[in-house]
Amino acid sequence: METRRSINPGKSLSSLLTSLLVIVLFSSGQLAAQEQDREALGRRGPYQVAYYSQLPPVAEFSAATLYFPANKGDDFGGVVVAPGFIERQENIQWWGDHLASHGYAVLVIDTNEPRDNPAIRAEALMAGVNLLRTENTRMGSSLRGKIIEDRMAIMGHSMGGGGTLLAANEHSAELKAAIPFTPWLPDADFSSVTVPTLLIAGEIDRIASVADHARPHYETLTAASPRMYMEIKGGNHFIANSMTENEGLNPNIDVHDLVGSMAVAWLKLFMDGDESYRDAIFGDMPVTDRERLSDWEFSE
Ligand code: 9J3
Repeated sequence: METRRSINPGKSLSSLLTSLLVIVLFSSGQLAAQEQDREALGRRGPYQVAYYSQLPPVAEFSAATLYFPANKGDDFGGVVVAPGFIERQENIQWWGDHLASHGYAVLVIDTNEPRDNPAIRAEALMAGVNLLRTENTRMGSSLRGKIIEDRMAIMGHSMGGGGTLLAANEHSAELKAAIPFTPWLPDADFSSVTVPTLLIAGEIDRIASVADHARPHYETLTAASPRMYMEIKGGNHFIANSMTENEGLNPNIDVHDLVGSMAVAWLKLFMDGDESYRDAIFGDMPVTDRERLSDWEFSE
């Protein structure tokens, strides 16, 4: 995507005046009251995405790729994303690209072992958070001085989602948001989570059924902290993965726009503290989006 910053000489007077008006509104603080268009957050964001994978080695996970918004100066929040059972970065990397295009530094990791359990994945996620913080100070890091170290979020698929919830249950104070998608962990209790948690689920998930996983996970979260349960109608276990057509017996639909937009809004509100996104999350959902959900519940 090309980004233009210079003033176009062909620009009409009226559009210049419009730009001036926007600047005036911004400086008078009225932009904060403006509602954000959630649909736009489901498309690619305004930033060009760059990435690197030459990172200091850590014990808790193997390879990783750090995606970041190349043409954003600084002030990035960080997000760590973990894959599921026998998955690799490629299964979840679209989150790196999508979230970085909206302004975040996103570390997409491989686990040490493809079969690592959710508790190991929780430790990997927190080690990723620590790595993002150290990238802010490490000599030679492309992100030196650009990361806001106390703005950190974690995400993960399936066992990585179970790991996300386990990590949030132990380390909410170190986090600003948690976004497990089609999480897997039987008999779990996440009642110590206080970090705002967006839970993405698939109605017809046969690997981590909502009845045994995502739904009871949500119910153990305390209503005292913001939480949302978003169940995709006709969605399977891979509904929020890079490629959604992964479960041969159970064809899937593509709702990257919907889950991508809600995740970005969740980060904008709870990680960046931008109240202008609150309505995009908790306000009336457009009917065309609501119809794509089989279940939707939240406490604000
Ligand atoms: O991470 C996942 O996709 C969980 C899959 C699963 O069924 O694990 C059972 C061993």
